[in-house]
Amino acid sequence: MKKALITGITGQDGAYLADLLLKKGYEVHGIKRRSSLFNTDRIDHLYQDPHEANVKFVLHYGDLSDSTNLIRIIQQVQPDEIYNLGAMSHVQVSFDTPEYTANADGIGTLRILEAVRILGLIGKTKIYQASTSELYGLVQAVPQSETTPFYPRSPYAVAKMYAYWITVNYREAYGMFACNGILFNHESPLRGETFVTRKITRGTSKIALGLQDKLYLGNLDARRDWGHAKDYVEAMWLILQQEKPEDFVIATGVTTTVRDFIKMAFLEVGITLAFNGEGADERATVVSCSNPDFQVEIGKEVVAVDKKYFRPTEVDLLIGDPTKCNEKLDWKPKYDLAGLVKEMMASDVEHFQKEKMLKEAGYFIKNQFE
Ligand code: NDP
Ligand code: GDR
Repeated sequence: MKKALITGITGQDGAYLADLLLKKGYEVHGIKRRSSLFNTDRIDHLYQDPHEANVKFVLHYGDLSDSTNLIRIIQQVQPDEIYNLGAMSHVQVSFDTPEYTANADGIGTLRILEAVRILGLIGKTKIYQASTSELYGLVQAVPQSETTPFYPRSPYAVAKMYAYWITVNYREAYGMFACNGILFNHESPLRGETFVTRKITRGTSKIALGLQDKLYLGNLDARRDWGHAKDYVEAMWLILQQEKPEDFVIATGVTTTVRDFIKMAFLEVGITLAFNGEGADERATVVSCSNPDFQVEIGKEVVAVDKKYFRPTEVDLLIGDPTKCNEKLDWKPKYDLAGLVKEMMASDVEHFQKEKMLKEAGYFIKNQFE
């Protein structure tokens, strides 16, 4: 039985990947951070009581900023595969916490590579590094492929650029099986609530149910190549099953504006929108409402731009070239954007319908200090 170690197991991708590897018969170990509140919501369904026999899912406390603990965990687990998914992954937040981002996302990767080297596991342990389309940053060429030059545009992307190259360097210098997956944006119902797609599907659901008036967003012109996280974790696994360690772009090859994503989300609840104005003055109002379950006043302004969500340096256009992953990994996404939006909307509408029922029945969180 193969053993995998996943950093960032409590995140969106970590949860889908753990599920996938358990189904493939792996023993899965994950590193979770200590936090003052539980942070394992996304993987609670996978939890196994450590007192039982044949436990296949084990969590270890740890942090990418602490070499000693990484060395100890890797020594104890002796993994066949490490998936380094842990990171401060929010581009805008990286402008507020640049040093921490460099430490966790950049040096954190070095710590994993060094731990494997120091422990003499180079011949045994394969490493997947969660690289990103943010490396392309300021557009140099489209579509972006494995050979497109990088031009990172945020502290997050610069930290990930270090992680990308140190992974390549350890492969070339020490013969490590270490690979970068240059993944374009991928989303799901488990996506963190402050990334734009989930912010839109949550906000749209709440507006449709009368729980919120308006959704404030930043740059609506940005274009992203959005896929489904469930498809993308499959690609991560395939990258480590190749004979030779190589880097791969993983993308759909289709790009969409944030504005069009908003339109698609509202259409899922039967609402059509009209957009007026430009830049920071752009607004969207309701034109029609065809679903009797979601009635919002015609003409109501439901989306507005707030400049505070503009980034100091933006990445305007991402569109990946999936030729290499299609051909070498035989990987193609099962979801298209319409299917992704449908699934995210269905999940958030259901969640907020329950919240609304609880509120109406008087069961809602009281201020515990009153
Ligand atoms: P999430 O933000 O959902 O998850 C990040 C994970 O990293 C969480 O488990 C988080 O823990 C953990 N983490 C954060 N800081 C540390 C630290 N210092 N030590 C250990 N763990 C830490 O990200 P995703 O699942 O979306 O992304 C997974 C990886 O892929 C990330 O590296 C991201 O940068 C990269 N990536 C993501 C893409 C996407 O579109 N989703 C595209 C390309 C790359 P906690 O739960 O406690 O916060
Ligand atoms: P991104 O994802 O920066 O591409 O990084 P995000 O969803 O945060 O932004 C996508 C685009 O939408 C624009 N935008 C907004 N973004 C957020 N978060 N909130 C808003 O209100 C908003 N309004 C407009 C942004 O300006 C941007 O252009 C994600 C992360 O998962 C990274 O970890 C990963 O490496 C890349 O995808 C690939």
